[in-house]
Amino acid sequence: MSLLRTVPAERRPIAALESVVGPERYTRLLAAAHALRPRLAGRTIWNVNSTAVGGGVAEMLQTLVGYGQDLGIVIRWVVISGDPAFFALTKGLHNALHGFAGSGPPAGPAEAAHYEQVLADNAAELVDLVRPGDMVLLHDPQTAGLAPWLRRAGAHVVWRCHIGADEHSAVTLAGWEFLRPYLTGLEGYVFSRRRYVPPWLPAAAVEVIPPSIDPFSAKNEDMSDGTVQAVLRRIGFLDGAVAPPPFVRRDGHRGEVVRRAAVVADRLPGPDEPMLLQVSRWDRLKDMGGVLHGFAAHVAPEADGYLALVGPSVATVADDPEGAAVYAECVRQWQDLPAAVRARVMLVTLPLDDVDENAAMVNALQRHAAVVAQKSLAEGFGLTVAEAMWKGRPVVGSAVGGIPDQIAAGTGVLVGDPADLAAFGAAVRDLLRDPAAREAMGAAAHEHIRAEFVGDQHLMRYARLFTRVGG
Ligand code: UPG
Repeated sequence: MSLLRTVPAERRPIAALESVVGPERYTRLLAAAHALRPRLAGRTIWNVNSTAVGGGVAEMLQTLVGYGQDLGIVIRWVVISGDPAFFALTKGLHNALHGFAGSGPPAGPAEAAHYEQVLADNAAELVDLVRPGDMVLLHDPQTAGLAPWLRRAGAHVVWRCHIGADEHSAVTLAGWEFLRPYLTGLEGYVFSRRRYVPPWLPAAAVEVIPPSIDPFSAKNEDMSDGTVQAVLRRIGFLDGAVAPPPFVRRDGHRGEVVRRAAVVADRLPGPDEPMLLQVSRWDRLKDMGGVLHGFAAHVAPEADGYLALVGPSVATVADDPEGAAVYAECVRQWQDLPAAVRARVMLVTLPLDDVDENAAMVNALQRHAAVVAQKSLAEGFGLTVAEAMWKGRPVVGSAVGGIPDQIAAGTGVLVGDPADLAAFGAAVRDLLRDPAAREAMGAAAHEHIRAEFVGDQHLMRYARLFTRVGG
């Protein structure tokens, strides 16, 4: 059976970006791509990660791979597979690189041997696809152990890390130590922030490239208020039956939202009640439970509105083995709320059978929100922040990882200590009570994302990287 899965990534018309970023930025992007093309002639750029759906890495690859193709670059995306023990081990690494001990970074030789074996099996297939001279971008700890195989096959290997901690600690350093043998000597490394770089990596080989959003994906495309309401009714989040609402697919064709979300709630909200929303994977570091408790203790008693905690259907994300347990914890915490508060909190899981349809659901929810929370305890970047800001929504986010890079003064609210539920609650409450402040902040947020975090900048930074690596 084949371990690798190729993810079809449709060519996306890059020209569409000009209307968002303006002619100057657009022309610079075209010039960079033009300069790079001879260097990439005859080569393929491979992206390798561990899931095609349900997280920030997949979210970006879906669009960047498509734009790259339209810029005349041959670029492909493959997903590895692994068994539950492998993904339990890589989740431990994920937590460790964020500074959280959790199940701990893999320690013993048996774990290292298992990690290497799973990746050796994947590599055996990958080296049949990748030709000498090709460039390979490996994403995150799950794929780092492929690097030695690919180098031996003559590929130019870059490793991109989507996570990290603001400060190194014994926990992060232990995680990095595990990865060190696979990462040493690569041609390039990409991090979302410079502080994440482990001390032993050569600074000259590191490129800092923050993530970006695509204004034209199903996740972020404009949506009328009518369509937002229709999507929310269709998925069973608001009351009332409607015909399936439309969205745009990656291949440019239209799709329709037909599936329903699974909603845990004592009642459905009215369409005009203000919503506080957090959209996340069910990952402890996203602190969905903290949002629930912060809302219950510091928002619900003093302001109108309700909370929706939204994430992917937990059965479907193979590389995130803690998802089901974290979701179950949230359900228990919801059950334990006093009845009056419980009636103002919803837990929602969205089907992932169709990734564009799932994105349209997230889009509608983010647009329907009065305030968006991202109360992460650690965060590599936090695409959900940029997504909400792009939609003109004020975000209350923890000042951790990449969140302060996104929320500038006046474009949202940063909460200094992610454990401070009172400060989080006060920020949410103030915004829920003040529609004018929400409006002003949301408008500034949209402009900030346009200036800093739209895909053209991301592609430009990749262009700079590829002028350096590749021999
Ligand atoms: N999402 C869905 N459906 C859901 C829930 C989430 O599409 O039901 C999306 C969400 O809209 C976003 C993505 O999943 O696009 C989540 O991305 P992000 O908020 O960035 O978090 P992670 O999945 O944890 O992504 C990792 C890092 C993160 C970084 C990202 C890209 O943890 O900090 O921003 O990789 O580098």
